[in-house]
Amino acid sequence: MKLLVLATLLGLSSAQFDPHMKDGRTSLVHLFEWRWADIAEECERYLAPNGYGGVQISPPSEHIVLTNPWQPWWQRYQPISYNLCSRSGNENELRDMITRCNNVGVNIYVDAVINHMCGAGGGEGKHSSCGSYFNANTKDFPSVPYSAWDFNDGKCHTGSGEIENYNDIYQVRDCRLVSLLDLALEKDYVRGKVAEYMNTLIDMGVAGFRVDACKHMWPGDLSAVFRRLNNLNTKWFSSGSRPFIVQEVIDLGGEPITASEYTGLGRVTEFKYGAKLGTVIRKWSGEKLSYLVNWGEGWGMMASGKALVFVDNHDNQRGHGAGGASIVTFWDSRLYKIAVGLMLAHPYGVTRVMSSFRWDRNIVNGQDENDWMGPPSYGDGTTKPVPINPDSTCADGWVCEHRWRQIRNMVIFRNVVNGEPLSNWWDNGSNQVAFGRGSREIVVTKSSKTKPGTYCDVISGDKQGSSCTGKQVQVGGDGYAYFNISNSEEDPFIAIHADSKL
Ligand code: QV4
Ligand code: CA
Repeated sequence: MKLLVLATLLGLSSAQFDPHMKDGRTSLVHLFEWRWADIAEECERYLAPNGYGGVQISPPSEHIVLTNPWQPWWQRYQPISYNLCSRSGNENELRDMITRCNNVGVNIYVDAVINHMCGAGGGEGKHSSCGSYFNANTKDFPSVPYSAWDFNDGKCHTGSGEIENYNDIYQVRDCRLVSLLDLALEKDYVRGKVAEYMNTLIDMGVAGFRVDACKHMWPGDLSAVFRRLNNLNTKWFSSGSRPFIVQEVIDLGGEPITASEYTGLGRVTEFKYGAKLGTVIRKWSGEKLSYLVNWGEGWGMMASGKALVFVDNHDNQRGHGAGGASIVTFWDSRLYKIAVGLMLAHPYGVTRVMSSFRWDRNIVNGQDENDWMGPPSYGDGTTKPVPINPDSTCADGWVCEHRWRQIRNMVIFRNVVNGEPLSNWWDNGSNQVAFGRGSREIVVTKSSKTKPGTYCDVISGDKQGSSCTGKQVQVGGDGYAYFNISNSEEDPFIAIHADSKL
């Protein structure tokens, strides 16, 4: 009897680690600042046909609208209420997107900002994305409603009311992060409002959440909120499915708050992954690709089953948050393809692909003066749609890394090898490595072992019918393939898999 109960509990508690992706899909893409209408289209015309399992969307909640600087991307991290109209669209558009993406098997994960409301300097009666009134001076947000009682200021003991020292865990949780009005999540009322917001989205059909700023919330408070969440909508998910949870905790070591305090509640963003991979790909500090032989836990990262991994995110691609200079982004496209290719080939973690917009980067003394710039938009601040060029790239400043052939084909690769362990590691002790997944497929920069035959390299081209638009790779009867990749090639790696056999 006792054993049975234990088994049930285990079944329930592990579910929030599962992204509930359909048809053996394995990766999500962050369509940063995309409009709901464009995401709906993208699910149908591109993500579903190319094996993407889900989309992380920008925060859908009502947010402050700022004019100085002009409509920065980060205004969406300053909620005014949980009404569902934002720079990406209104509630009807949100609902339409969730329905259409779910109908083609692409999940939606919501970026939930629940640690705080807008900045203390947000003023009174200023603009908000649904037009709701608020007063940051008196901490009055009538559209939730929250009043001064629902904020933490009484609990914060720093002179400024701000987090001043990340070595003090009480400050980090109970004081203001960059002046953002900090919610008192130990209050039943506040927990209830947050859970109500998240449950509205769950009932609309989302598959889970990226929860913002978790380092700044007590694990016990988060646990209380997560326990109140509904199961996923049975129109699209099997009954009893718990929402997927990714907690944003930046743990690069050196602080008293660690990711491990949160891994019991759901997955956690593994920030060491992109920071260290960037160092390796850039060959900084004497790092070499061959050192990746024990990549993952062997490099001091959390257990694979707890991790959400990414090469860069919307913060560290522009110097916000943490990760440092080693982070590789689309601005370094050649290195970026290698980094994302390696991430998608390697079995560690649930993988998130970044999809960005271009901005007028202007680095002065190591700082980007334009790190605030919002998505491509019209003069009034309305976000522009994402036009697709005839060659399937995106126009108007949308980078669409997820549509780059090398990245898209490695998303498919990851699906093909899903569940297979890393195998047949080879390296030359320096910057040439090759490895397989199970007995089947390989990613290489030099030579490796797989089943005999002729394969299409999915990095330099695509398999189309029975022909290949890129390099062909011969695997001999001994299971070995020999080929040359020049260091000066735009894409100095190849990947072949069962479905790329000619
Ligand atoms: C500024 C000063 C304050 C001052 C205040 C006075 O910095 O010291 O008290 O003015 O009014 C913006 C501005 C910031 C400003 C603040 C409040 O950049 O200068 O404060 O607004 O007006 C994003 C941006 C932030 C932005 C925030 C809110 O990155 O720059 O702040 O949105 O609009 C830590 C955390 C981690 C966090 C990371 C960035 O542990 O959780 O920093 N990452 C997440 C999101 C991130 C978001 C937030 C958290 C906050 O990924 O995008 O911050 O929701 O590492
Ligand atoms: Ca807090």
